[in-house]
Amino acid sequence: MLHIITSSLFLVMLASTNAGAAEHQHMSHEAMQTADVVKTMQWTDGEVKRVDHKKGKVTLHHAEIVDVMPAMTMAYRLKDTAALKSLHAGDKVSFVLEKQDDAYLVTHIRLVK
Ligand SMILES: [Cu+2]
Repeated sequence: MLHIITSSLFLVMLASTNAGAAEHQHMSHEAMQTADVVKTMQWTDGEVKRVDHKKGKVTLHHAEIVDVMPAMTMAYRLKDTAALKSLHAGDKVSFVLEKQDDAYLVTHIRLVK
């Protein structure tokens, strides 16, 4: 289920990336709500440092996320905690963050070979 959503949105992201990634990364919050289905997904490369099954969190060392945060190591909650089972320290991943209330949630994560 999650994989289907991921791949269809990923195609949308690829299309919008071609149209000009810089502009889309600066989409306003209002615009993002209006274009909910065509939500811009900003994939970030990272490395798994720690998997916390009890808290449902993964600690990621990641590259800069433009306009969101600099490169850092930080623990994030996963939207789909079942994905924790396929993550291990040392894994190279690509992930998408979404701000929810005052915290960031990993909505999509995939292993990078
Ligand atoms: Cu951070």
